[in-house]
Amino acid sequence: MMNRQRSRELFAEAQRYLPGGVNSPVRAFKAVGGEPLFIRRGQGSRIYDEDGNEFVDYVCSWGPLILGHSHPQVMAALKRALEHGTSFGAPTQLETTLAQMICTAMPSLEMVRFVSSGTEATMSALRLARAFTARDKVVKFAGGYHGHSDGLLARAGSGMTTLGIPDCPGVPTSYASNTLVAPYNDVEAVARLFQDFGAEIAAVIVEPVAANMGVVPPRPGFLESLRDLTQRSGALLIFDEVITGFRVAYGGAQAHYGVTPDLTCLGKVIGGGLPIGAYGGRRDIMEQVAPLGPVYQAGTLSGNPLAMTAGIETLKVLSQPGVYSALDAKSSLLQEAMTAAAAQAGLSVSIPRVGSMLTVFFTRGLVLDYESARRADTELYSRFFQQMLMQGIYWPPSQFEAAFVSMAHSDEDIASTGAAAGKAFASLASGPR
Ligand code: HOZ
Repeated sequence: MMNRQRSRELFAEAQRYLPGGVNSPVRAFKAVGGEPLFIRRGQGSRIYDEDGNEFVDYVCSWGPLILGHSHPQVMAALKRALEHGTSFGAPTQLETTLAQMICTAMPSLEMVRFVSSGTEATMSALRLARAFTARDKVVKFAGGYHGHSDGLLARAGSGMTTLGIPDCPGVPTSYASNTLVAPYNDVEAVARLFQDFGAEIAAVIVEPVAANMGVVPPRPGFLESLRDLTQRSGALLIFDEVITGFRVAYGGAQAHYGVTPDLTCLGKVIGGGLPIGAYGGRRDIMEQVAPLGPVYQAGTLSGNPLAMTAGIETLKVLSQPGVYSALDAKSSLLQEAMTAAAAQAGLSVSIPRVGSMLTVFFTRGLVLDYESARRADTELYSRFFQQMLMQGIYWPPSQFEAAFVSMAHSDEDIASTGAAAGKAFASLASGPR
């Protein structure tokens, strides 16, 4: 039996000072039961909690750690950068270097603005889209999550779905009324919105691979149709690539699917584990951002030198040949092992995967959108999560988040995770259904 005493004590203490004992809701394990583990350190594919337990980590800080924990090249560069100070609130060469790397990897970005989180990136991109088009309405998708800014919490995935919060109190009705929501993967629904509101729609914002209702890939033609509909009505297409950017391919989902958005939001991987966000796109649009243009947006820690450094080193490693095919091969092995193990246990499971992100849904049907994702058996998922944790596998503590495979996951990690999933599935199959 795993000793979790120290984590328990720390959680009790944390709850006195932090709402729910955490600084982001999904960390509290509310959806899967039990109490969160307090993590002391991470190395490679592993994290270690305050009781000294070791776990193979598939959360990877919710996506940024595509190279694994404490990657030597990233850590060495950070140590060097630290010697020079932590923040200047003035330009550094590092910002241009990372911007150049991003714009080269994703040619749809001719200019980029760094911020400190994905939430800031999406809310700033929307402000820019509204200013550029002189229109107010925005189309998003049910189960899509674009951070927690007011207008984007309508039918949002991620923590909102995990905690079963349908609408967030505190969001003015007037904000939400400018957000139009369509089912993911439903081109006809989007076309109808354009028929009814076309002249008022500033932008469509979409996760090109939905990853906050679990991983739900776009159906063939979906992204292309969004491109077409927006182009015809003078609206902008915004890809929220906070999760998929530099994750599903070096050039992101836009390279993977060959669809070019007007604006792109980034975060996570581009900061190599430090707080970061970015938005960028066509030069004529980005030139509207202050100080060049009138669209105001600012941040004390934007372009922070430590975040830039971790991002630059991470992208340097990722740009080497073979990285994404290796990630894909490992992730595919994991998907296959888990699918086979579920079948052997007689469980109906669907495991959608794009590159190194995947989700285990306990469901008979295909998962194509928010409704089908929510039909999955979350009770079984919770038990699966607990079974995996007991075997030393740290799987996402929510049905509606992606699991991430990193470069640090070894073949042995993948094999032992497949075997652990086999035991978990067998135990679920023999328990109450
Ligand atoms: N919603 C984030 C991305 N899916 C997970 C991180 C968090 O909410 O703390």
